Amino acid sequence: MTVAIPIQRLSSQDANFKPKLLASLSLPMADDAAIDAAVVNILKQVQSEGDIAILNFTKQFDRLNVNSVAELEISKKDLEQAYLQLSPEQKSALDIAAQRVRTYHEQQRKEAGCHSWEYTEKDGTRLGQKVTPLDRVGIYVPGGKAAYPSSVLMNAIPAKVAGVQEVIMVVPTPDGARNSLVLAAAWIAGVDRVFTIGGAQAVAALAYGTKTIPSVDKIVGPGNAYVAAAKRRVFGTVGIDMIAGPSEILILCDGTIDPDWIAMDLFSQAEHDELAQSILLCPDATFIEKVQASINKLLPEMPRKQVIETSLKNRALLIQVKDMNEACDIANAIAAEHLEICAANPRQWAEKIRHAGAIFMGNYTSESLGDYCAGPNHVLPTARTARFSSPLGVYDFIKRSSMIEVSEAGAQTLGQVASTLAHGEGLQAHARAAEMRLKK
Ligand code: HSO
Ligand code: ZN
Repeated sequence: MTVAIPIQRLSSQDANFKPKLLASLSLPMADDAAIDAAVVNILKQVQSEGDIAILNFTKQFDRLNVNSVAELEISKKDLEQAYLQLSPEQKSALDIAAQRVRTYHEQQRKEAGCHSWEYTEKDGTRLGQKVTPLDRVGIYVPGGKAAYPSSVLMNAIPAKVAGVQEVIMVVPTPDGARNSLVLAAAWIAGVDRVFTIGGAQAVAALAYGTKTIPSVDKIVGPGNAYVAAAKRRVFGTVGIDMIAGPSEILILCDGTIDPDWIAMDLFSQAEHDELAQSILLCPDATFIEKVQASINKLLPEMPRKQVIETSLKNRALLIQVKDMNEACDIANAIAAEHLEICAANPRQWAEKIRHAGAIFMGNYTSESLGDYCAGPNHVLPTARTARFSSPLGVYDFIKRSSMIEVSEAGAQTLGQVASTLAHGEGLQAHARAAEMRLKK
């Protein structure tokens, strides 16, 4: 059975192509004033009542009725049990994925930006930067339909590789339903403590701390609109990673691949969310028709066809371009979360790409391999933010302190400079502090 799935078509030759494209990329503005108001109230209550508020909200939202927050903690033994009870295939797949993600992030830690450094000037003054891992990090893991064990690995492993001492995970378990794959992933990733709480109340607990739940220094991980609003609100009290939007895939294709593969790669992100966005850029009009035919043919057999179809109808684009060079320019303007280059010589085109969260090169590199087990992080900048931000990484779990040690000789030259500038700013104590160290 085939069905016709109407997908928006564009051509780079269309009048007003660029504004049309940009309009198709933007998401409808969510009116979240009501959500924000509810979140402010939840944050306030957790801040003032601590554990009691956590118990009340967990009863109200997750229908979990317990007497103490301690009862909402999952012991390490239970995490291990969840892991041991997996099927051998699942255990091995999770192990391999975790190991590959660890190896990739260990390599990342070795690279510049994750290390302390120092240099010495001629007069003996030493200047540098000291890198320190964060002490404690919170990971939010959604419950329900977007509970991804792979995301537990992607958030927790870089934190551990960075040297974070304590990783605290929160995951809502509505009606007490625990996701054993999520718990097993927490075990493999080395998560230190897990609390079965969720929503804005969990973000508040991590940000402010309660008697039972320790406060953290940074909160990472995806969540629903309430979690996103709470993360925005607690930013400043703690660090946050990013506010991630719906998943996106952009495929740049020269037509030298099985169109079924392209159709399935487009589905792979469309199946995440009705608002996910899948885009194909291709110079070959006949190939675009083949992809459309593959979509029509393959969709009916997909268990998540409802989500995929809505996402494709809402937001997918099949774009005909002049050539692969133009495709690269358009890809840069889109700055997609995931960019697949399915072409005979992918590196030739990858060189021209400046803006993308992750670049998947060659016909064998399905984006889904990156989602699970290639090694790089799958937490990536969405909604064109790849123009200015990067994948989640070890560098998100470290911070830098400037190091300054001025020698006696250095204090003579720097003292004069500082004194002059300080007087210019009308700050006499600053000037005198420098001048007192000048030799008479
Ligand atoms: N593609 C998603 C990550 C994910 N995929 C998790 C499968 N599971 C966001 O980049
Ligand atoms: Zn995915």
